[in-house]
Amino acid sequence: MKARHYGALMLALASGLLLSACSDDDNPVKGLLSDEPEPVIWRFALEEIGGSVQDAWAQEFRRRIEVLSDGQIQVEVYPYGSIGTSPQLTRLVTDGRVHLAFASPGHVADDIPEAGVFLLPFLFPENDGANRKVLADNELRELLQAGWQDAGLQLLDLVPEGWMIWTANRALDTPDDFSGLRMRTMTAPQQAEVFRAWGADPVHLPYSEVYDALQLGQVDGQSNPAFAIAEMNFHEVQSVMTAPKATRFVASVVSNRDWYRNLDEEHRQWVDAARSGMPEFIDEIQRDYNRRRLQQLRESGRITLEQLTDEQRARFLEASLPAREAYRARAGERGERILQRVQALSGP
Ligand code: 6CS
Repeated sequence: MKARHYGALMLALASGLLLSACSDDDNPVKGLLSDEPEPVIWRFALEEIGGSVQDAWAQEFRRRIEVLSDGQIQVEVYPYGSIGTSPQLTRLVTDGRVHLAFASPGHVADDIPEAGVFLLPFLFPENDGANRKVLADNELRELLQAGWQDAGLQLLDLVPEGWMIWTANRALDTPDDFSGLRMRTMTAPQQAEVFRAWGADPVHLPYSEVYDALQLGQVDGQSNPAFAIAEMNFHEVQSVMTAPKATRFVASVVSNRDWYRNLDEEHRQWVDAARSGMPEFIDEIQRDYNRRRLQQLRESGRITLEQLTDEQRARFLEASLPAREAYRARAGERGERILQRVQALSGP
């Protein structure tokens, strides 16, 4: 993200807020044009580009809100690249300049250590339906909500976007294969701890810099779902995908906590109505995007795919356990309760 783009948008957002703060008396043309009330604008910032899973969620949310409010509320969706990097988007939400955003644990665990639970490998159920049940558990949601609220955010939804697939220019079949590998990680230290436990040399980078860093050899590998590997063209600069079924990419949908709490009752009901039923909608979309794009990646002839066996996965699980301890140390008592709840719900 170029600093000048971010600066220009901040200026535009700041002036937008100033304009919306003007009274009717300040507006010389109001009343000359129409009696229709101006629509209320909600800004929604994405960590992914147009055509992504996050974009599908946001476009569906926009459509539902506009129907529910009969056009009184319009949702402006800002795809990745138009505002800022993930940590910048979260800051725009906490500052109240953007109303809604995606905040993935790999970035937001810096501010919300409890979010690091989603970065721990081999913890959540392998089955998608069972995983959904865990994510929907009320006790777990309340514990997570408390963590998000401490950071000034309202947790509106959790969106699984598919299994993370590792890419590199070699297969990563055992923890030894990670030895010395400069692995790109998202910006929260907790993601780095997992790869460090496997012997890699983690390098934090924003999403927008990964392609160039891989191409220039500044990093050797990265990890993302198939749809993201394809849409960011990582397969052009990497030759092997390894699918470990270790972690899913789970993003959170957030708003500013005070904005959500101070919404008109009716507006809050619209938000809640719009997001109910979204899990079924997005699960189908993400499965479809990941299936189709994995197929495209394989057909591209530029990258191969390896699936880890259960035995290989067991070695990675064992080697990852120090990252669980690091999560406990960072996320404290609430983090421990979250971990125990996930374990209890996920079974052995
Ligand atoms: O790797 C990342 O940084 C990004 N990956 C995805 C699939 N979504 C957003 C996130 O920032």
